[in-house]
Order: sequence, then structure tokens, then C-alpha cells
Amino acid sequence: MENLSETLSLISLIDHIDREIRKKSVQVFWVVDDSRVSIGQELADLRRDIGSAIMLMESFGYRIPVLGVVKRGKSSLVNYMAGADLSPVNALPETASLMVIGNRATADLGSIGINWNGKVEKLSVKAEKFCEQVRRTDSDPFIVARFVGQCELAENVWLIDTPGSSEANLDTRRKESDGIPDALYALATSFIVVLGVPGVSSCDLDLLSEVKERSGGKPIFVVLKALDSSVPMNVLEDFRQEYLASLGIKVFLSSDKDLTQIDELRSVIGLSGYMTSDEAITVSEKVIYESESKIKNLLQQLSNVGGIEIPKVLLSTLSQSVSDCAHDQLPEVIAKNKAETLRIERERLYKEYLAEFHRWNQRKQAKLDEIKRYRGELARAEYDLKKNGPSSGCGLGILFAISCLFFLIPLIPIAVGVLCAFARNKEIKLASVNRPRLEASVARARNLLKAAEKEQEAINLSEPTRVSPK
Ligand SMILES: Nc1nc2c(ncn2[C@@H]2O[C@H](COP(=O)(O)OP(=O)(O)OP(=O)(O)O)[C@@H](O)[C@H]2O)c(=O)[nH]1
Ligand SMILES: [Mg+2]
Repeated sequence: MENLSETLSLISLIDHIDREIRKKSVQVFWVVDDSRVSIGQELADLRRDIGSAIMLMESFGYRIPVLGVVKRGKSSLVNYMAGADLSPVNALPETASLMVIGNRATADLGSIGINWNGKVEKLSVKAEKFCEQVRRTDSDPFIVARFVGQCELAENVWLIDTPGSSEANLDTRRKESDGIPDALYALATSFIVVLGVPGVSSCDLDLLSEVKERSGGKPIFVVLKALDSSVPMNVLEDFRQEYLASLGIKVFLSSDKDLTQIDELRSVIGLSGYMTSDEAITVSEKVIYESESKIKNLLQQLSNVGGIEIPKVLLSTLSQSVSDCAHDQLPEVIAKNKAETLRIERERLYKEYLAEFHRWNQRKQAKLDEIKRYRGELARAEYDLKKNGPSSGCGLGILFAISCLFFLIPLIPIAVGVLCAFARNKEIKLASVNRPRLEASVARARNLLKAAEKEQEAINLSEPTRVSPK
């Protein structure tokens, strides 16, 4: 498995498939090893397998799950051994998440929880607050929560509190419902099984032999607890002799008045089954790899169910091999997804086109207005240049004077002619002074207009390519 986020995405994928299946009106089964299993339960187990593998990947040392039938005092035992109230205790079924608990001196890891949908949440390093954060509520519990903070566990000892196995399910011998994720058998270094008196029944003994069978020879410690202050040690001792002596398992007795054997257990759990950091990583990777294979198998089977869509955004977060599997083995899921992807992409391109066209049109209009302004300016400048010279009044005056001379009326025309000639001379001088400035204005207006026209041509050429909305 390439990285943590891809592994967490596997949980998101499981969560998505789970919700998609729940939406269906038909019941969906999953064929595993030739038998039909309840898909909901398998998906829950897969979540827990992956969640615990992720959470324990960095917790090397002694990893000890505390197992037992529901309400046998597992969380109370964990809290006593950790010396802090970390795992919520209740008279009703309480523990819903796997609870990994370690001492701060053990590792530079924080308290976190992995949600049912694969998101990671930061949790408190303070015991009291952590306990509140992991308490059972109406919403989905954490798959697994980890406390790393001040507690009395020895270095590199990780206690893992587990949800209690249900007596009803143990009665009907349903393998998947012993409450213990498969992965824990691989990830653990030893096991504590809690039996509580009164309440201990054949289910407890069944669970114990199941753990023995699946533990692969790893050490098992049994804690026989008095769940009532009226139960004395000798009753526990009798029970041990009668039911547990033949199993060859070390049994620790605990009553409210005598917890010395639990203190002894605390000192012996760190004596066997150490897992190095390399081993911890390898075993977690193996669990994740196997879970991945199961998911690929599930994806394959879901192709027959049909109508299950995987959002593109989720697909893109998965590891290459899982998304490749979806491509190869679930053509209809991918096809649906492709069609949807194309539609979304087309919509995005059309929106982009509209926005770009709007921007282009605005630029075009602005340039046209500019050109209009420059044309006006040029026309005015050219007019001013044209008009730069003696006024026609002087010319007419001179013409009048010449005509008067022609008709031999000398005095008036001479006077008028001289005056007009003076005025015209003055106007010519003024015009020659103004000319360069006016010529410059015309040239400037012409240049601006030329440049604006050139820009307009470029704008016209840059019209965005039309995209159809369909
Ligand atoms: N007197 C006494 N009561 C105990 C002892 N251990 C647990 N209890 C009581 O038994 C009840 C169940 O305890 P938990 O520690 O929550 O049991 P659990 O096995 O963790 O329960 P789930 O997580 O729900 O399966 C609580 O009411 C506890 O107070 C004990 O050593 N002595
Ligand atoms: Mg509990």
C-alpha cells in the first residue's frame, strides 16, 4: 500500500459502497469462499481490519487486545491497568470502537480517531477529555481511537480495548460476530480474555477456545473478574479449578478487595511477544493488502448488482491498483462514471466559454468606443489644421478693395485693402506659429486611431471558440 491517504480512501470506498447498497431495496450478498455472507457485516469487519492496521502500524512493542463477551468488565480492566479512566464504562453496552491505549513515553504519536468514513480526527491527550470524546453516541462510532498520553502503562505496551462479543451471536456460532476484527489476530502480540463472575457462561468459554484456536500460539492471559463486590476470591478460585485449569492458560483473578494478580499481570504482559517496528509495518501492510484484495473481489461481484456508482472524486483518491481494478472489472460502473464525468466536464467547459465570451465582448465594445472617440478627435484636429490660416473676411476685404480700384473709387478701397492686408499678415503669422502644434495633434490622433484599430482586429481574431451546452 503506497500511502496513508490511499489506505484511508479504502475505508471511504467501503463506506460509499455500504451506503449505496443500503439504498437498494433488494438484499445484496457477498460470496466469500463459496459461501454467501451478509455484506453489511463484512463491510464493517473490513473497516475495522483496515482501521486497526493503520492505527497499529507505528505502535511497535507489545500489542495486547482485551477480549471478552459484552459487559464482562473489559474497559474497567483496561482503565485499571492504564491507571486512568480512558475507556468509557457503563452498565449498558458501551465500547463501540477499538481503543488503542499507550503511554506518552512510548511513542511520539498523538491521540486520534479514524471515523467510519475514513476521516481522521484529532483527539485529546488528556484522559478525561479523551474518554468523553470516544463515549458511545447516536452517531457512527470511531472505527478505532488511539490515546497516547499520561498513563501508567509500561513502555511500548499497547492495550487495545474491544467492543464486547455478543452472546446471542456466539450462541448461533456466527464466525463474523465474535466482535473481534480478523486483523487483530495478526496484529496482536498476545491476548487478554476477560471473564466476569457472575455472568460467566458457556459463551465465554466458547470465545476463549475460539481465541485459542485463532491466536496462532501467541500468549493468552485470562482475567477472571468478580463483577460484584459480594463475590469473594474463593468463588473465583473454584471456577478456575473447575473450568479453566485444563486449558493450560495462565489465569489472573480479580475481586474488588484483591487486585494483586492484576498488578502481576501488568508486569508480565511486557515479557513476551515483542514486535519490532519493521514487523509492525510488515504485518499492517499484509492486513491492508489482504483487505484490498477482498475489496477488489467485492467490486467484481458488485458489477452484477448494477446501479452502483462511484464518484470520480473518490476514485481519484484510491491507489492505482484499486482504481485499475474498477476499470478492468467494473466496466458498467466506470461507464456510468465516464458518462457522468463527460457531462460534468462539458458543463464546466460551457460555463468557462460563457464567462470568456462575456469578457471578450466587453473588451471588444470598449475598443469600439475608443475608436469612435479617436475618430472624433482626429476629425477635430484635421478641421483645426485646415482652418489654421488667414480668415476669409480679410481675403474678401482685399478683393473688395481691388474691385473698388477697378471701378476707380480709390480712397475707401485703399484704406480697407491696407487694413485687411495688415490683418491677413497677422493671421498668417499666427497660423504658422500654430501649425506645428496642430499637425502634431493630427498625427497623434491618427496614431491612436491606428493602434486602436489594430487592437480591435486582434480582439476580433481572439473570439473564444464556441462550446455547445449539449
Ligand atoms: N464491582 C465491580 N464492578 C465492575 C467491575 N468491572 C466492571 N464492573 C461493572 O460492570 C459494568 C460493565 O463494565 P465495563 O468495564 O463497561 O464492561 P465492558 O466489558 O467493557 O462492557 P462493553 O464494552 O459494553 O462490552 C459496569 O457497570 C462496571 O461498573 C469490577 O471489577 N467490580
Ligand atoms: Mg467496554
